[in-house]
Amino acid sequence: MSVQRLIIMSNRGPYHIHVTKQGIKREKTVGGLVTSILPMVERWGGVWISWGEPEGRYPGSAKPLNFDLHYIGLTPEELQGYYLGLANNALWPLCHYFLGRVHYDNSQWQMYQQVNRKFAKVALEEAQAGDLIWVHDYHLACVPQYLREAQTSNRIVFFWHIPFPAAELFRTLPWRRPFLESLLACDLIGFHVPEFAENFIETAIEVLDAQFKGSSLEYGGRTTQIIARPIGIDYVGVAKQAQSSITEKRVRGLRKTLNGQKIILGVERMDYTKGIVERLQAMEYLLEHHPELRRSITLVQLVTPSRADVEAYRQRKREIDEMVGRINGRFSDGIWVPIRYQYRSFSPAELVAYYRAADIALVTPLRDGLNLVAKEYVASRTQTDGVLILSEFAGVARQLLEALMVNPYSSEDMAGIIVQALQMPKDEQRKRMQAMQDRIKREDINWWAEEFLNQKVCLEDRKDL
Ligand code: GDG
Repeated sequence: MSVQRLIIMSNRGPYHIHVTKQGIKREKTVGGLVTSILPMVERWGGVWISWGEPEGRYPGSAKPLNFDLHYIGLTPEELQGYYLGLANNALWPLCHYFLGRVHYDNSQWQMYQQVNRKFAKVALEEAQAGDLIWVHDYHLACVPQYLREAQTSNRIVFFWHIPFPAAELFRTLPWRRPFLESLLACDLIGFHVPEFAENFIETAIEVLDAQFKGSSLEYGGRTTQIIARPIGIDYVGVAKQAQSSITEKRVRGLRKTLNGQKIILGVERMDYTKGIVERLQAMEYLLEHHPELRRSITLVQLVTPSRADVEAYRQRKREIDEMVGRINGRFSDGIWVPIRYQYRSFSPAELVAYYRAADIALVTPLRDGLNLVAKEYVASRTQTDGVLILSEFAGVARQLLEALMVNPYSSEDMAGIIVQALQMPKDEQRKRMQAMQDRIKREDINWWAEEFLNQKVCLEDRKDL
């Protein structure tokens, strides 16, 4: 049986590498992309190409890992233009509908292309005949074009992890043509939900005059299949962790600390798209309009540091720090504190304990490609109780229909839904939770990977399936 490998390409790799006297140490990085792709590449094997230090190749056999790591070094100018500039200050806000935060700068676009060329060059060095090159996310949109220019015969798949906005918005990107042309150099492009795929198709038709036939776009003599599949989690892994005795012990500790109050949980990277400020406003509204709930609920808000070198993110953090202080100052009574806020990194085991301890999870992004936290919360509910409150603007809302949906821009709406969640009978909680668990378990990360790898365009070169 011929073994065909995956060449995964993403901005960040799955590990930070530390070279110590005792050898190389790996530390897992945080974020949705890595969480979801890691179990997949561990299973299929191959090479993961990303930006990272120290630059170089790290064979998996030496670790041991089932795949190799290849880190690309970037100069400070490249990092500034490509990552902090074009990716974080233009594409991220654009795709999340924050047009007011978008900053277009031609020199950043030049750097973006330069870095994408570096990535393509490494992929060409790594790829063997029959390997599937799988490019991830908006940082690397120009890579497919450069691979085709080098006449690669490898299949190229792209997965877009964030929302793809309406054509009307995307058309504001000054470099929309080369950007879209490159994406259409792929054999297959995947999005989480149909709405994003439809937006992409419409944009390609409007900007490039591409033709849409069946489930594919035709442009420049190429055919690119477009599919929508929401990424899955390692359901069994999360559920197992949730059932462990160490988690049990942690959950008891958390409940004890909170004196039997109902725990409402928020978990996210520090990011303005995640709706943390809006959630705090809703909490303040709730405590003001429902004084009977004071002392009986606590919002546990965990925030993981992210992109702290971007000013917009530093500013958001200051705003959140200030709001938490103000709300706690206003409502605390010496024993009870309405918001328990932690700003740091958490281990996956710690997160699962919080998920298990929480009576309610508030997943209320203003806009989100999918949102894995929602799925992790559901997978951790070993007693099948608990209530998930979900923003209607998260991709995952299209999949987890039994959650309580909310408009995160409305404090009144959020407060009302929290009250509804607090009053929901256990029977109803279980019915909803069970339905969501069944779906997430079925549509886990292996399902998702196979949905891609079993597409005809991927199978043609694969000899091992
Ligand atoms: C992008 C898209 C899409 C969080 N803090 C810590 C930590 N996490 C983990 C969570 C979860 C992941 O990071 C976050 O995933 P999300 O999906 O919620 O969000 P993004 O990072 O914005 O991900 C998103 C995703 O890509 C996948 O396509 O769903 O829409 O924006 O798994 O558990 N993990 C650890 N420590 C932390 O402190 N270990």
